[in-house]
Amino acid sequence: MAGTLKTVSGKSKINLSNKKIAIVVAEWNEDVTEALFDGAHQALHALGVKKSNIIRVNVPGSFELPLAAQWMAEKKDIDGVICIGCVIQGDTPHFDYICQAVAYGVMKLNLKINKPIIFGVLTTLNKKQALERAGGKLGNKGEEAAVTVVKMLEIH
Ligand code: DLZ
Repeated sequence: MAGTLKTVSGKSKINLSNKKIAIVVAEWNEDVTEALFDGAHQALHALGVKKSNIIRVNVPGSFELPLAAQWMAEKKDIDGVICIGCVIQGDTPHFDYICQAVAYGVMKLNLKINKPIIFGVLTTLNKKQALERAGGKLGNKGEEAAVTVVKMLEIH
């Protein structure tokens, strides 16, 4: 749920005009991930990141997020990466394998690359829960991911 610390409330403490952020977007559950992308993009811009410094990359599904995030994070001029995805539980354990792999992959990447790689991946039981968190009554987790990457840049 969006709390006060996680929503955009003004410009950042640091100068973000020269910071470059990649947003990697999974195409599975596209209606949800597009809404998350919009939330992240708008929030980054509102916080002070130039639109020309927000780089979008698409991947087929959430499982592909860590590798594409690594490719982006390895670039010298990229300061942080936001991973956007939406994994919805189905009838088989596939959901668990994807969620665990992506969460672990993104976490490992943070430590390996030493740049903030944000986990903006919804893992929900159904589409309704996902839409509620992608601009619905529970806020937009893409926006929260943007605030998180900026907070991490402020710390570092
Ligand atoms: C195969 C699959 C399934 C069943 N469900 C989702 C999902 O809910 N969300 C998502 O982002 N991706 C899903 N995928 C695709 C996998 O992430 C991956 O793209 C494929 O297994 C190929 O590696």
